[in-house]
Amino acid sequence: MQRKGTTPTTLDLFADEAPQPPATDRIGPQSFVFRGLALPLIDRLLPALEAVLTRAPFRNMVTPGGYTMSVALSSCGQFGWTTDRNGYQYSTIDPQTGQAWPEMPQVFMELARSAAEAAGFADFVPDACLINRYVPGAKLALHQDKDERGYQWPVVSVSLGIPAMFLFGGHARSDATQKVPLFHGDVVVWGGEDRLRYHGVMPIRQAEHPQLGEQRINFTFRKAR
Ligand code: MD3
Ligand code: FE
Repeated sequence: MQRKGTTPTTLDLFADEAPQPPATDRIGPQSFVFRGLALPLIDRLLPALEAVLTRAPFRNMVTPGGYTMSVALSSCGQFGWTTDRNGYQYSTIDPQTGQAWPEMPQVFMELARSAAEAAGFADFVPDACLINRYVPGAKLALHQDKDERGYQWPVVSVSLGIPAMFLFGGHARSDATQKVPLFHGDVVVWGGEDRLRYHGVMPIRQAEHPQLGEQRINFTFRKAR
């Protein structure tokens, strides 16, 4: 496979022509990285993302502790995730526009559903899609996702743009973390016993992506209610 920083050699002329199944890394008992799973849908995902962002632009929210997040957020679907001085919550209204969040695009729904199914979670119908934007230097501190009503459904994440080093911890904040590099088009599913593991994103390194420029965009699909 052609990887970053390599150039084709004559050896490739003799490579097996049969299409390879996409690579999958298992990072926990019920957590899987599906490398490049979003790439066949990219020409539908990017225009759909643009349409969502026109109605619900990225904004840097403030945490209950008073810090402005380095990661900018938007949402689509029935519920969006917000934070302010009063706390974190899922809400059907975007506080910035006073309107409902944009509908979840069909192609987003299809991708989330098929990724969840590949990880063993059939019939996943997310009602919330958080959209995170990282510019170089932006990071996400170690946290758990526990604002959802139940944890029987997985979280599905889609990485686009410049790479990130994802941190995957345990059930206690002090547990050791493994580093998982995530690239454009990678899709990760976290469910079952891994659903409440601590996780975060290391500060994003400066880089340029041909389609998205100097940014990383991550979708997380959830069942909030
Ligand atoms: C592991 N986002 O939005 S997605 C988040 O790359 C968030 O933007 C990161 O953490 C990002 O809350 C990581 C991966 C992710 C999402 C939910 C999880 C990993 C998870 C829930 C449980 C365990
Ligand atoms: Fe999270």
